Amino acid sequence: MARIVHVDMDAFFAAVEQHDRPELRGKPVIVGGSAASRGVVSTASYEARRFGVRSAMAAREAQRLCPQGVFLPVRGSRYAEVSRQIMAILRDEVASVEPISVDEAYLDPSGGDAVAVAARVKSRIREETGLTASIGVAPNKFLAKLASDLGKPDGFVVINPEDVDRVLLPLPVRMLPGIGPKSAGDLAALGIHTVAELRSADRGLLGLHLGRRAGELLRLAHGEDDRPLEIEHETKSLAAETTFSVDVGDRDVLRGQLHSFAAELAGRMAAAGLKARTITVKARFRDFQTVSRSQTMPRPVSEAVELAEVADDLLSRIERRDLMRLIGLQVSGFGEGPRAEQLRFDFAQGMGEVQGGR
Ligand code: TTP
Ligand code: MG
Repeated sequence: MARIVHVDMDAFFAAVEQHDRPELRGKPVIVGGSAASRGVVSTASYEARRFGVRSAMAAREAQRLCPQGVFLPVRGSRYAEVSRQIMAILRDEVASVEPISVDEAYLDPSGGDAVAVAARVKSRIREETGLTASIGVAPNKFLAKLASDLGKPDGFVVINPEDVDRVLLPLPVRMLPGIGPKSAGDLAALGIHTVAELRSADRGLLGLHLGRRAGELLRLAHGEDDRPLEIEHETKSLAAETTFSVDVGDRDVLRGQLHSFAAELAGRMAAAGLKARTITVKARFRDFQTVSRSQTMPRPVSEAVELAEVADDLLSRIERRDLMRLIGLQVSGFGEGPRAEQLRFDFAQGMGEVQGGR
């Protein structure tokens, strides 16, 4: 049974630009690194890929291959916003979602009709964001990702167990995860170019050249992959902290730092729709003694000014007046609210997000 769904947006950053600026549709759009700069390409629209432009290529090289390309800067926060919208659709359709990157996730409709779920997800993404996703449905993660790749762009590919050999055997080995140009070269030197050739290769020879990876590779060559989805638990707390380059004792400086953490955490809570009941200030002195003071509020708070006020109070409850090497602010005790792995896609994200254990 095909039961895992893989979703991957097509030319994601470039597609968002073409969506937001319709005059760019149908044009070769290259995001990242102006042609004049030494930057690298983040991604290119499929129109630009026809000229050979690829992710991670030097912008100068892209300019040479595609002089008529429209070069655009990366607008991270806009892509993060669209990413959150997409992940919200996925979570609305299935309980088990494993986000892999800003534009990619695995879904496990556990028991539900995976193909029907996949079709619904694809059309909702199209309707609600105006963008195209490529979707793969297959018995496991490896094959589902392969299926979405094979259909790109705007693809919808289902690999059923009886299709696995037909799909896999003719593929070049470099389409297997973990086979980079170097391993592909090593295998080519052994006369192994396709998955079929890999399967029938001499085991001893493979072991000699690939070491412990040989077994894993052979399992993939047979379409076997038993990795479960890694589902994150709800966020239990969020924190921001800093280690000073020069130890600090001045309480005004420490308060100022806590106020900026309060603003940062308020922003992150707003993005995730969270309110906190408990606020904690942590301090580490130069001799590494670490102390914390907590306050649990009668009602949940989310505003920066409220957090800052409580943080001031907590700081004043730390009696030891020596120089500190670290100060931090943490919020916890969240009620019901959207799961905050969304925050992972906030490109401007600060530090110190503390997640519940896996
Ligand atoms: P990908 O999903 O790898 O690429 P893509 O969505 O642009 O194109 P497609 O999936 O249709 O092949 O990456 C998602 C985004 O991540 C991409 O739009 C830009 C960013 N990215 C980089 O910034 N640098 C990179 O090297 C890669 C691979 C991606
Ligand atoms: Mg993509």
